[in-house]
Amino acid sequence: MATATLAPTQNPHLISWVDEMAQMCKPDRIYWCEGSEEERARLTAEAIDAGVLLKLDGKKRPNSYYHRSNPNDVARSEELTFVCTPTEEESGPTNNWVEPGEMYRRLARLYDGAMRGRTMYVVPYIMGQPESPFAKVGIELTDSVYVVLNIRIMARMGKVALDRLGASDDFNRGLHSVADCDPTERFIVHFPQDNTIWSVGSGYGGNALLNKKCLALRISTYQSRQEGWLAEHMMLLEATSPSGEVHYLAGGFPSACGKTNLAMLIPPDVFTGWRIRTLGDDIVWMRIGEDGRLYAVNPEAGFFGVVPGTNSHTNPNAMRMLDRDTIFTNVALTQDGDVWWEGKDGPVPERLIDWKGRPWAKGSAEPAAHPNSRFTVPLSNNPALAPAVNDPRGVPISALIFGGRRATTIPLVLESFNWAHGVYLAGTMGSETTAAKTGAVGVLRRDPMANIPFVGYDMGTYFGHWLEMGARLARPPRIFLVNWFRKGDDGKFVWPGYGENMRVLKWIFDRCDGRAAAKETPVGWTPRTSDLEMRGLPVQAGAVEAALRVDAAEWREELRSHAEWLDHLGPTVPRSLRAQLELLDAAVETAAHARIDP
Ligand code: SAT
Ligand code: MN
Repeated sequence: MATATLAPTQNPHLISWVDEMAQMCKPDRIYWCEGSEEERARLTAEAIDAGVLLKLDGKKRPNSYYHRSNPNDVARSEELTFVCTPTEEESGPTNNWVEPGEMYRRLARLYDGAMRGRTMYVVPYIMGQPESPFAKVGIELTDSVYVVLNIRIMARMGKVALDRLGASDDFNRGLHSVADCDPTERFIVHFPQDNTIWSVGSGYGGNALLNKKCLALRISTYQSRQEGWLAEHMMLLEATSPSGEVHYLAGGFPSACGKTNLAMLIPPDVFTGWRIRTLGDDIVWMRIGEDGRLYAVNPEAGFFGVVPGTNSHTNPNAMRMLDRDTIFTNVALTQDGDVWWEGKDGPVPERLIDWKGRPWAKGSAEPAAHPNSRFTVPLSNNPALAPAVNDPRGVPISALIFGGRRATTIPLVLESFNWAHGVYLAGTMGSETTAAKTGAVGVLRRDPMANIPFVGYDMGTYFGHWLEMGARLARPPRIFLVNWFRKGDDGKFVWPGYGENMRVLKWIFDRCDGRAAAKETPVGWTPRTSDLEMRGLPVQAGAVEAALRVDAAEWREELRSHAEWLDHLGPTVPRSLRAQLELLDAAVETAAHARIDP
């Protein structure tokens, strides 16, 4: 029998489930987390003793720690991620599926005794504000103290969650064991009907912090369809104009495509009086308000962001928030007890310890920090956090934007003709893959709403849900596609990105207010260069024209690929989206035959 701290709850459903899981995993100890600062300090000290964390220099980076993951475990493993609904059709063609009973049996064999000699931490947490109607309670059982310390930053953790739960049975049951960290015995499995997640064999990010992608997206997408709301892979920002008008904008981008940088954007000088403040950088939950608008919250309490490339040009706010209270994972260590990564400000150090713990010398062919190395830091560290982040009702959304990495075809910004057309553009969005998931980098894949790894049910049905949400909205947000990553013939990015993206956001807000002009193309509305703020832009107007171009030949190819994609998704794709394809196809053909620049 495991020794256990006294359960700080009498919830019979919770106590009996913890008991059942402990009988299977056989930990030596069970520890109930209460979430205090004293507990954080104590568990951190234990993690340091165990070699799981290393304390960084207290003067250079107060209260900050360093962790190296197993080199075989550095990114989400989508090929090992399953959505086990009772039928395969419910899970759909974009998820891995095994019959739930069979999967529970398979995993039970891996969990059997997996926590022997270890502590099972019981981690109660809330996604969302404790008083918010959006909030959800989850309990993660884990044998990783690193996971506990990360969840304490990423969610409201401990007693607060047990208080909210009370005697209810309505909580997500998450079971996590790093076990032997063996990639051949690694599974991240969702049972949406049971509100249950079982993850084994990984200690990394979205595979192991079950509150994040597993609950707040995969399980929540499933629940949100039944309950009439949306769970999305989006950043969330507030923009205030010089005259004090406020817009909220949510943006879906695949992992490692700049959501964090966009959410923390600092406008260029010409935008005097404008202010961007952050609400979130990864997950957004949205519900329809009584006024018929779409209201959004960030259910997380921290940022788990990509480190490489972060510097005082790309993201000054992030640089400031990483000054303290941060857990760094898989970056490089300097000789004086600080961290380093590719793209950091200043000269490259002569010598480092790389993310695998090996000596590294300047000029080495291999990166010192892993391309998917991460920071974990509380929201409150962000110097430009929007106060509305604490509003339990959420914020009303003016515009939704979607964007991937596309070297060709997709213009810098494209406004949809209407909601259904916007759902089509988002649903057929493509992006070149990044290091945030295991597998090849730079391969174009379709990533609807940037949510393909995270929709816990059939994709065509998800599109139908989006269409129904639009029909229920009295004042739907406008939907835009953006592409910061278009390249010229020389292979270089044509648009400077980062802070300059403010120029695109400003046009978007002006469109929402009926103030900006646009040009109609066969595939949507784009600005002309004269519709954008061009003063002070560090590139020529010709480059902006290239970034904005809608090319009929490129779009012919694109639409052909969309048709294959919709066929792949199968018969649940709503008829109205297929009709959108027909319309676009006809419009692009006309433009191509007219042989004029559309
Ligand atoms: O590993 S996470 O899923 O948390 C980060 C990401 O890939 O977006
Ligand atoms: Mn993400």
